[in-house]
Formats: sequence, C-alpha cells, structure tokens
Amino acid sequence: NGCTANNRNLTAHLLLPNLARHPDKTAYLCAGQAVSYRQLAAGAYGFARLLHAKGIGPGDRVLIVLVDSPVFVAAFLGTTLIGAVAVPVGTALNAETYDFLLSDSEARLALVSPSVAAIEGFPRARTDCLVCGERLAEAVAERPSVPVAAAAVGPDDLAYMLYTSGSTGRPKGVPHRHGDLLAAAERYAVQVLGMGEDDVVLSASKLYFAYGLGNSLAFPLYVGATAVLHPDNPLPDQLLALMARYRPTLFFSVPTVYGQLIRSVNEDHLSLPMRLCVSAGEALPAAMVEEWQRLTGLEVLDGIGSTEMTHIFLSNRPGDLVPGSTGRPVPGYEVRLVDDDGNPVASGVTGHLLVRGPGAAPRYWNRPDKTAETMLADGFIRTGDVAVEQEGRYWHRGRSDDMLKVGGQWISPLQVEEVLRTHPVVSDCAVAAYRLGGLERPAAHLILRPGHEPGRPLEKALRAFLAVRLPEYMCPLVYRFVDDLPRTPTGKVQRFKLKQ
Ligand code: 3SK
Repeated sequence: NGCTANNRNLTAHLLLPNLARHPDKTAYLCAGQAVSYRQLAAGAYGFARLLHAKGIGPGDRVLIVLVDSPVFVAAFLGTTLIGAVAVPVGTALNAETYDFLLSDSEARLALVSPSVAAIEGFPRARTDCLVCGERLAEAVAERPSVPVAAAAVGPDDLAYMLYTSGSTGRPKGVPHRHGDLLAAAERYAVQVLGMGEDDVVLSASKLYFAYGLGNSLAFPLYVGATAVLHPDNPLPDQLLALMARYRPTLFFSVPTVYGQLIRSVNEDHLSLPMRLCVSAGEALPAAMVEEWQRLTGLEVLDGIGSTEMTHIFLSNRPGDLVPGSTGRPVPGYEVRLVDDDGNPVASGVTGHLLVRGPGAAPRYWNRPDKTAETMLADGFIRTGDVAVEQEGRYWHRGRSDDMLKVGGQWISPLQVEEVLRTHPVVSDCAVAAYRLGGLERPAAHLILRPGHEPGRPLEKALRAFLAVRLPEYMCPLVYRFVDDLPRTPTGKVQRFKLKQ
C-alpha cells in the first residue's frame, strides 16, 4: 500500500492508517458538508490521477491557490502522494505576486479556486491552470477513485513548499521534506497537546500558512481526528457560530483573534465545549491569557514556531502555563540564545533565538544567500526572534529587527506594550522606533477603548502611568493615537511599517 518502513511518503502516512481503522469517520466538516476518510482518499486519488494525466511527476511543483476546504486537502495529499511538491499560497494576493510565485517555484500546474481565477490580471497564460470548485465530489468527479500507489520517497525528497515574507523583500520559498510534518505532529500535537482521534480541531489560521497546515491538515490526519474548515477568513461571530455548531475540542488561533473574540463577547462568561486553546504567530500578552481564562475557563497555550521549523518548537504545556511566557522547548528541539557575536547569553539576558530539531527546512528555495545567513552549519536556524530564558522557560521579546537600542540598552517593544495594555483606556498598542536627532527612541501607537478621547491630558496620564512602571529609557517619548495597526494576514503587527 505504499506505506512501508522504507517509504516515507507523507500522504501514505496520513491517509492509509485512517482508511484501515475508520474509513467512514468524518475527516472534515466544511460549509455544511461532512467528508469521510474514504471520501478524502478518493479525492486525493482523483487529484493524483489528474496530475499523472498532465504529465506531472516526482519533484514537479504544483501551486495550490485554493480556499480552505476538503478540496485543498485532497489536492495537497494527491500532489505529495505522487511525489510532486505541493506549493500552497494565499488566495487574495495580487496578479504581480502570483506571477512571481509561479516563476520562482517553476510550477508546472496551478490549481485555483474560482475566486482566484477571477482576480484581475491573474497570470493564467504563464502556467497551466485548473479551476477547482469547493465541493470535493465535483472537483474530482470524472476521476475514478481507484487507489494510487504512493510514490517511493527518500529522506531528502521534498513534499511541499511554503512562501514566507519577511519584513522586507520578496517572499522566500521554504521547502520541506516528507517527514517534517510527521515529526511536528508527533512531537507537538501528540506529545505536547495530547491530540487524539476524539479531538475536533478548529483553526483560525488558513491552510496555506505553516501554522494552519499543521493545525488543520497534518495533525488531525496523523491522529485520525476531525477538522473543521471555513473557506473565508471568519469574523469573531462566525468563529463563535462554528464553535457552537461543530463543538471543537481544540482551538488554534493568534493573539489578534483572541483579542477580537474577547471584545466581541458582551456576557461575563463564554461557555465553549473545548479542552484546550492554542496561540502562536506573535507573543500572547499575559493580560489576554488571563482574560480568556476568566471568560471561558480555558487555558490558552502560547507557543512560538516558524515556517522554517515546520511548526511550534517552544510551548507552554497543559497544566503548566505561565501567562506571558512561551514555555519550554517541545520534545526533540534544542533552543539557544546568543548575543550579536553568536556567544551564548546568561540566563535572564535577552538574546537572539536559535533552534535545532526535527522538521527544519534544509534550505531556502533559490536563495543561497539567505540559506547561508539563516541555516547554520551545526544545524541551528536563526529565527529572527529575540527572547529571554529563566529557569528553562522562555519569554518572547519580539523580532530582532524590531528591537530598539537606547543609550546602549536594548528595549523590547513587547515589554513596553505589555505594560501599556494594562492601562484601562488602551484597547491595543504597538511600540516602534522613531528617529529623533539621529537616535532611536520608542514611540507608542495606541488604539483607545470606545468612549475615550485622544489628546494632551490622556497623553500626560499615560506618561505618568508608565513612569512608575518602567525604567525611564523604556518610556515612549511620542504617543500616536490610531484607529488600526498594520498587520500581516496572520495578525502579526508590522512594526517596520510604523517605523516608516
Ligand atoms: O509564527 C508562528 O509562531 C508559527 C507557529 C507555527 C507554525 C508556523 C509559524 C510561523
């Protein structure tokens, strides 16, 4: 059946045990449809046959520009089943970015949602494009669902590639091998979260992000669970409706969405039938952990991951959670904090975060310069994050390039924001550097709670509030009142845009 000790094919590992154990169990719930493992496998075989018919083979790239649905999952699994490389990308990019992604990945085929095909200027002429509807049965209707044997793959063969955009420059392809998602599923989903086949998973992060791909594809299939998908970006009340309808036991999200959910609930108590919540993407403020726990009675486990490391490598544990901290290394991962010269820093001192462990991407795609900068000879990867460690537990202090140096001392924007958020008028905030007489100084960008007016008296009150809570060099010199903060699609604040 293709899933033997010497064949590491990702799809074989994710599908075949489920087909043997519970073929009629629901694998996915989406937009009113329930898709069983048997139907999902038929969809994957259908896509595998379609790719074969188009002459696509091992190592060829297939761009997947599909909204979240079982069709996305079947397309991804069908691609990796035949040894081709799935390249999922966002569904709301501009024509120029699609042109870049198609040319950089040299994709032989693009599988696109109807909404993507309708994007003005979508470069259909560059690569063979196939428009796939959102219902699995229709997407592969003409293809017989006869099983397709999994292509034999070696330990270094690529299964998929995701694009990551840093604060500047064009997106970088991050290729991953067949074993990478399996390692993340075993180490993080099973050993940290205790995921099992009784879980029902809901993720606010989409499948084309590393976080969403683990949460909604690799983890539930690895343990034989059920996942809920939503084709659009759900608003807070849509998320609450999905929770009420499908009763997920595990919820994966990002701090921005936890904040929106907290603000959208008018009652004192929100009853959610879950066992656990997870946050990643950026540091989860301690106040939010506490507010979520007060509102729902649920723990929210903060963790840090990266596209390069497949998924989360530092995490709090159920029953061992410190609000504001990102916890301890996931089993199998080594974490190191170093100074600007690469020397280890002492406990309690902020340093650049390096990580080594299973599932690390072997390189960047077409970017030897970035590979050499980021992926070190000893297997450690520079994450671009800064953190501090105390008694084996880590606190995320932000991105290296967001840090400010004032009077020779480092300031983490997150530390200042954490204090600002405890002021009753502050709904959200971001601290970024601005230049004053050639020197960097902290500036606070604040979103106020409804009913509060920006102006001098409030600024004065905020200055006085911070002055007794932070050392003087950390206190912002400038206060800007804004309606919104610039964010990435995953909800990370883009402090570099505030600096500009
Ligand atoms: O940003 C993160 O923390 C993250 C978590 C899991 C997987 C991927 C990423 C980027």
